[in-house]
Amino acid sequence: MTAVEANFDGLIGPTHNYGGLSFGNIASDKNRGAASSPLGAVIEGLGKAKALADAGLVQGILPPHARPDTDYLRQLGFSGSDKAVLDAAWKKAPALVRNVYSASPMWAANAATVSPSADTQDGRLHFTPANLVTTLHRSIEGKATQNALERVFPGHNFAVHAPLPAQSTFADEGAANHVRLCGEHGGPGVEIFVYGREGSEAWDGRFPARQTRESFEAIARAHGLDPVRCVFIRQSQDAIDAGAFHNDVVCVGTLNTLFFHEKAFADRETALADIRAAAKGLFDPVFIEVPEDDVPIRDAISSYLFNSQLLDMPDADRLMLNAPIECEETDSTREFCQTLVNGNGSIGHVNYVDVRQSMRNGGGPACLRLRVVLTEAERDAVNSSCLLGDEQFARLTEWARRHYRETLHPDDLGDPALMDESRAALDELTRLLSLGSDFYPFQR
Ligand code: SUG
Repeated sequence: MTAVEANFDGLIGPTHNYGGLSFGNIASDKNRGAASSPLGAVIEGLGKAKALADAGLVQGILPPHARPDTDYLRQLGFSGSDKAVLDAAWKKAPALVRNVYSASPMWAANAATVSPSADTQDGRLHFTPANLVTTLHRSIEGKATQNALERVFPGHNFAVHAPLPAQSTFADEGAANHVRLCGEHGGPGVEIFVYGREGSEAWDGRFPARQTRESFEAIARAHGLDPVRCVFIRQSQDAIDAGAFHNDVVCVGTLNTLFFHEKAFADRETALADIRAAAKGLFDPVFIEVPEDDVPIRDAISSYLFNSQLLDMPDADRLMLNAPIECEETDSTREFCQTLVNGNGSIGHVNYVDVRQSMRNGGGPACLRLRVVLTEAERDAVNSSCLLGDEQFARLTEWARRHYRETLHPDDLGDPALMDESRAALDELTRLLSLGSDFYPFQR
């Protein structure tokens, strides 16, 4: 069946800031306290998405979440009006306010794990929103993501599950640790689940392992996947310790091609053999491994080479890597990209894209998107206001220019006007994206 791999990018919210909230994410830590540009960020994100739409790919948008999440502060004992809650929390617990103001839902690769209908027993396209329990600021995303997915992907073609139970054994970060390989998008594929630890294991790593094997086993069951076509691979602790807090910082794949760093997996030989076995009879996997000698893992992580989007562009004979501009500025990654282009392997084009505002929080081009393989019928069933064409791009750009601040410092989060500004922007957005006038909690 013909199907396409669409990208749904997280629309960057009006409170994008550098809170330094993600332990183990080196960029987030390094930029803690710096001034951000919410307007600059949303324009960068929309620009990346629009370029792919212009090139003929199906490009969608996922809405930002309501920030600040005052309901969360209420659960923590603050009371009164939203303004009173925020004011008291800012005085007594400013760290909590930074958490409930994070624009982290922009990193849509962590929104959910997605299984195309060609892989599932009931023939529906399945989503499990990630519970993101490892970090406080992201643990508040799951339910709102479920709500967003239900409005963007309505109807019987789609199965939107609830997030897994919010417990460390089921720590789940979604598609950032999931790769699907296949012969063609609409045919059956191999779903690769990369986890950092077992749920019950005593973890002694330098940084947290955010994904467990148990969480992915539960998702594979819920999605009705064929166990023969599922591969569970352990991420190497070296990679996590070096700052690869998600597998998509050291690995990306599409169609039959897996592009990964030598140090990505704990047991590389077994991992590749398992993928070959699972693909048997469907397609021949192509492995492009980047040796440490060519690109040291430090460079891979600081430049985010593997957080590129690996794209099957219309009318192109080879895949394109939509890489962060930082890869062009880093000698080892620029040279490696040049070698790819000069060679005759399956990656033949590299495009560099500027998403620096997001990169400073550890989110590259691939973090900003959720991939969804859509058949024609499924594409017709998507909420069409959430698909990005010329008109929606123009509307969203104009909307952002009217509502977003040019600059935001983490100290500005105490400014009560920011909540009003953010809500005014999001209230209008629900009309632009046809999400319903009760989409956000503050609208209900
Ligand atoms: O979860 N950064 C995100 C970046 C997510 C990147 N996603 C993928 N690799 N797919 C995270 O660590 C930083 C927020 C702050 O520090 O204010 C943050 O949440």
